[in-house]
Amino acid sequence: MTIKPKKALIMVDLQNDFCKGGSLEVPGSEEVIPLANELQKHFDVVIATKDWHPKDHISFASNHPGYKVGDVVEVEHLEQILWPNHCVQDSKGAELHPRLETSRIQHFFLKGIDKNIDSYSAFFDNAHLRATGLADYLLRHEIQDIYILGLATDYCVRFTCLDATHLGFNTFIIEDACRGVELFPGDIKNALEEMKNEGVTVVRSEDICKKPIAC
Ligand code: VGL
Ligand code: ZN
Repeated sequence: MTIKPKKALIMVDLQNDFCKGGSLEVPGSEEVIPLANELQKHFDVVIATKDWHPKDHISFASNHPGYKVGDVVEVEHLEQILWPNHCVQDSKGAELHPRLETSRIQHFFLKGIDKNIDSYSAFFDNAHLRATGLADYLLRHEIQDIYILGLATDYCVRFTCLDATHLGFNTFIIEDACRGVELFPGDIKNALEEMKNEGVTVVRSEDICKKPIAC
C-alpha cells in the first residue's frame, strides 16, 4: 500500500493582538484572514498556532523596569526584543481573529507559554530546548509538505519556516498570506531571502487556489 503524501497548512498567530487595534498590530494583518479562510480548503490537515504568554512573560517590556518596547535585553544568553504586552493567556487579545474560519482546524499549538523564554517558532522555544509537539504531530500524520502563512513574516513565520526546513519538511511560505512587523526597514525582505537560502520555497495563494481570491 502506498501512502499519498499529505499536505498541511500551518496558520501562525492569527490573533487579535496582532490585528487591527491589537497591542502589537502588524500592518495589513486583516488582509490575511480571507486568504487564510480560502486556503484552508486545499489542505488535508489544518493547524493553527497561538502565541500564548503568561502575563509575567520576559518578552514584555512592562516586566523589565527601566526598559521600553523595542529595547533588547539578554536573557539566559539569548537576545530578547522587548514587546508590548500581547497574547496574554485567556485574554481577548490572544483569541483568534473573529473572522477566521476555525471549523477545519484539527490541532492548535501554543507557544511562549513558559514565562522565562520566548518562542517565535511553532516547533521549538528560542533556545531550542523544548519542542511544542508540532514535528511529532506532522510525522504521525504522514505529512511531508507544509505550507505556512500568518503573522509575523519577520518573527514567528520566519522561525517556524526555518525550523521546518531544517527538520527536513518540504517547506513553503505563502508570501501574500503573511504580513511582517518590519521594526527596521527591509526586515521582511531579508527574512524572505534568509528563508529562501535555507531551502524554503516562496509561493503565492493563487499557486494553491488556482484562482484569484477576493479579499
Ligand atoms: C510574534 C513578536 C512577539 C509573532 C510573537 O507572532 O511574530 N512577534 N511575539
Ligand atoms: Zn509573543
